[in-house]
Amino acid sequence: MKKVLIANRGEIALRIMKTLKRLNIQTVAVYSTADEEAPFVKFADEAYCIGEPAPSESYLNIDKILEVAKITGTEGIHPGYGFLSENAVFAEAVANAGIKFIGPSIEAINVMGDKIDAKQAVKKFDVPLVPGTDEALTDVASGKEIAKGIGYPVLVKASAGGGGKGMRVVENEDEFEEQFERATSEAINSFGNGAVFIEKFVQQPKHIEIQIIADQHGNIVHLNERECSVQRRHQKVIEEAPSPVVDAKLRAKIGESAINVARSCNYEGVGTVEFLLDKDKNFYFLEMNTRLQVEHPVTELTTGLDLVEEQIKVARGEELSYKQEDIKLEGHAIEIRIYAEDPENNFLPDLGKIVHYKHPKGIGIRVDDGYEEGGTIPLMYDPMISKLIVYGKDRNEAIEKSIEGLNNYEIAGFSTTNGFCRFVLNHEEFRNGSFTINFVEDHYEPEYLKEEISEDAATGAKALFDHLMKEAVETPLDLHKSSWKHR
Ligand code: MV4
Repeated sequence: MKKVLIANRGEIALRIMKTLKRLNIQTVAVYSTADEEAPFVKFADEAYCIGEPAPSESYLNIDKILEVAKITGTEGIHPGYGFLSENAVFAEAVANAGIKFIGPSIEAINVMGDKIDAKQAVKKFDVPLVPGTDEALTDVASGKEIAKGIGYPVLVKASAGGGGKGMRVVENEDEFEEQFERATSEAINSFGNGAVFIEKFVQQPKHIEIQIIADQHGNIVHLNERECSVQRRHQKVIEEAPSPVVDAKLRAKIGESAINVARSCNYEGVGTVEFLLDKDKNFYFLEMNTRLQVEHPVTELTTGLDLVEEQIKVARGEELSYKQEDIKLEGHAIEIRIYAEDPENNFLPDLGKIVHYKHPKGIGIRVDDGYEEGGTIPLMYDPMISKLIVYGKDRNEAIEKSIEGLNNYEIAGFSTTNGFCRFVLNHEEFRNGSFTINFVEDHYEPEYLKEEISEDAATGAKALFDHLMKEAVETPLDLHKSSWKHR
């Protein structure tokens, strides 16, 4: 594979290209008119504008992307995350164009994209499931029967769902009909598929996911877990590896289940198997994400593997060069997602020109970002502007480094979630590891952040002042130089 097209934008497009460049693979970027000045466009060996900012016109435009792939002689397409990454129609179109889709088979994408199909596929492989149904509910009466058997509270979940859409808690039988109708209509509206199923509602769980990798020859290994419980409204904020509550024995058990999930759909490439972990450390399969995830760097820092490099090797047909017992787990890594959002204003996206932007640097600090000072954050896309990934010898060191890293961002022009993240990192429940997926709604109040936010604003304002002063001193000299040269 000598040339790869990246069907994505921002930090992940840049991150993928960096590995490709190191592997001496030519990179092709496709971009929208909103991203003309973006770092990933400049970094690519070749770059082609494929349309207007609206994703449907550009990053979701299969025909345009394949047109560029064909004229450039692209041999592989990396879809990144989001956009077309879990779109089986795209994977099929790529294959039909004679190009390798860097990801799993069309069948695996389809099976894992439908929660009922996924449950049916994995149940023959001895994977623990939340008590519930693995068939679509047909009517309210039989639904109530099933719910009674499971015991309230239950969850009604859309089979096509994701990100909490089409998911409803039902506390008792009186609520059943209403919540069933709501979940169904939300599922029809969002996914065009009204199929819903029932599960026992697992209360105060942790969200634990296992990274797996599979080659084309039936070898599958897991690369340990990531703890992703700190999220708000289904948007992850802080992720880490390993989980503070998973020991080697539990890791081996969940890992084996994750491998079985991958086996159930003849998986190829990197993928993530999501589990709920309850108070008694029982774990249950939730779903599988058939893509490289945003939070993959914490696995990279603790295993020493480059997951994009591993994807390329698998896509080329190479066998995994390691066995399960060769996978290491060293130190502790934390990823903080930095969003251009205003925590004082209900986390509404806060977009615009990046007047001043400097990120922390140093040993054990990695920043994956896709913007630079002077750029603009387009309105159309994800407001995540930067990922701070830190590595420490243990969890405490990683937490301290995370706080220091957050303090060393200099940002002016928009507000960020940095103060909110410091609040989490300093919280007793985060420190002792007992936090669950309910952490933010249980513990966070916007007024906690007043001080944090004014500190960030002061850092940004000071940095901006220094920046403008420096510019004021340098600009006349530059003008003078250029006029001397040209006249
Ligand atoms: C659950 C659950 C509790 N019990 N299933 C949320 C999105 C979808 N991926 C599955 N989700 C959940 N399924 C049962 N039986 C709680 C959630 C859930 C959740 C899961 C992972 C991470 C964050 C979450 C936030 C709210 C609810």
